[in-house]
Amino acid sequence: MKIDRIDVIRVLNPFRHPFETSFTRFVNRDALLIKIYSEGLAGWGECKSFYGPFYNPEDNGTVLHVLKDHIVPRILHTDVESPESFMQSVQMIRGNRLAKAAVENALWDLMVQRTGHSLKTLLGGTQNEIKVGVSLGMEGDINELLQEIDHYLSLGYHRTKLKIKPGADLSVLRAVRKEFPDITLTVDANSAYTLKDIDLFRAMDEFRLQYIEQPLGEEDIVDHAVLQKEIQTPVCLDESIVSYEAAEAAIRLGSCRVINIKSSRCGGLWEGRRIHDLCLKKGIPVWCGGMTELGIGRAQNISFASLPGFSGLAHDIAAADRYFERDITDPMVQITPRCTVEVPDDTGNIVYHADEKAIDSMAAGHWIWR
Ligand code: OSB
Ligand code: MG
Repeated sequence: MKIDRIDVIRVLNPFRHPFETSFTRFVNRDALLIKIYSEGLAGWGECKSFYGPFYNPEDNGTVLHVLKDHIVPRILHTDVESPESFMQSVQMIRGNRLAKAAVENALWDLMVQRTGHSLKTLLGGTQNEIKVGVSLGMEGDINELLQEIDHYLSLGYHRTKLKIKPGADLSVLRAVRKEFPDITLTVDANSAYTLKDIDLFRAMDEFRLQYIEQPLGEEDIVDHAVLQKEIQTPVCLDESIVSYEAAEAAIRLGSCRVINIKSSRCGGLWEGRRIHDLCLKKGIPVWCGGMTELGIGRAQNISFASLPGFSGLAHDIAAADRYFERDITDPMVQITPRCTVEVPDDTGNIVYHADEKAIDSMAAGHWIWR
């Protein structure tokens, strides 16, 4: 694929309701889109970084810098054979996986258009539809949170995930379990705790959580192993799983019993699939995580989650209108009456086109390299 031109477009899309985590409160999805022109086609990718380096070390500023100064000069006007060969060609750039993944995802989109096959087919997906769960931001008022839970249960969401942080953990769980004793419930701490809080996690066992997501720091793979041995509830790692090697270490050490795979956090779909295959082989349940994506990233997550290992747990792939009034794909991602999302396949059952009018209306910056 000859790379003729690369555009990066910054878009700002307001959340219908602010999304609060242990690390920040999001008001807008401030995202970078990448459009790669090749031989008369244009492939789209969505970068999953945020406005600040709070979830992981990258943010929109570092991504823009790495794209502009290090990735674009390496690939513009060259012939890139595949997403895999692209990843090899940027191996000298350490880390910066969200930046690499954005380009990698656009290359997959070009492959889809060149071959006429769906991303599901190219990746080796096997599922026609996948089960979805909802991730709820923190609310100052517990009654508001209880109402939200009720709302998403009424829509059929298969799992409810609550964000927690020190001071808003056991009390929240107590209130939620009192109201909803039997729902499939998980919590996500986004690295807000340390091993000193081990008694708090012991106390969580009584709430019968499906798993506790990323209680400790990104680099605390050993501490997570200590924690996992001391509690009954499965630990699920998110931030810590930055690569195949990290996943292998976590599995070997017993740091978790579940893994949330976000392919972008690991450098793209190619690396994400390797981690999926490893977990399938090792019997580690996996699910596809989310980063409050806009439609381009959301649609690619759906195809990724059609891989065979993603058949058990519910995914953080909600309907687009769970977050946004308007999205950047036509159609917007929707859920079925069974609260699943259908996977686009080679029959053309669903095609998520980039909605360039919507993108223009949200644009807050545009960079072009040609
Ligand atoms: O840790 O899974 C996370 C959102 C932003 C950053 C990190 C996370 C999240 C979510 C939302 O939990 C998942 C989604 O619905 O996209
Ligand atoms: Mg998480």
